[in-house]
Amino acid sequence: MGEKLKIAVQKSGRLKEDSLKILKECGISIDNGKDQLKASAFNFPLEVLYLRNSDIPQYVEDGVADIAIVGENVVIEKQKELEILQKLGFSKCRLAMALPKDVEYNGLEYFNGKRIATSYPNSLQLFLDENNLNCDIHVISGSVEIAPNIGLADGICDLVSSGSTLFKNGLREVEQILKSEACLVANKNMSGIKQAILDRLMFRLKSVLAAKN
Ligand code: PRT
Repeated sequence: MGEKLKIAVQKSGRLKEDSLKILKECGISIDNGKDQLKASAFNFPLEVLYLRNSDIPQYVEDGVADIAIVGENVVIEKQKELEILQKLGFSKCRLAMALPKDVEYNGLEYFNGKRIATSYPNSLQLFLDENNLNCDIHVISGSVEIAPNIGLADGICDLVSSGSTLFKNGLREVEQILKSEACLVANKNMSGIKQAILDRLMFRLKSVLAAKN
């Protein structure tokens, strides 16, 4: 059997459905048995690995997967050596700072010395460094929006898409840190055979994306 390109996609969550859909639009049929962690394409030399989005950058850097569909914000947060090949136009969101809605906010200086809850400490730290700010970063892995209400933090740094979660928790967005969407990433050292398969996939992907615009 010939060599296959290994692609990681999210096992379950916001990215999964659109990730599989775009592969399908590229003419790739995947055997999608329930609870399977690995599947092969019928008509393209591709093996799909179903992994957690937050683990994907590490797996691609290590070469466990050659390429992946992952949230760009996670690639930035994990600070891995990956190549971003293509933005894919779905799962768009932004990483933003938010404060209780009644707080009087008049610029970045406000954050100096404040306690900020986030699941994205590296991205937040980069933003603080760029702006010469010092905050006390509290890392929590979920339900970040509740932190100001329970007295854990003065503000938060979290992903926002519609803004309704912020609204429901009495918070308002005051600064955008970065924009994100799903993207195709690759390991930086791939064999010639895998690179050739990737070139074929990229050719199809670019046509699919061009047809959408
Ligand atoms: O478990 P695993 O590691 O696989 O996944 P994950 O924890 O990264 O979770 P998942 O599936 O929630 O998100 C996958 C990716 O989707 C993220 O890394 C982002 O790139 C992207 N994405 C797009 C989002 C959102 N939009 C989003 N709105 N990820 C999370 N949210 C959350 C946000 O954290 C907040 O709690 O949704 C809430 C806000 O949404 P709105 O619409 O109320 O503003």
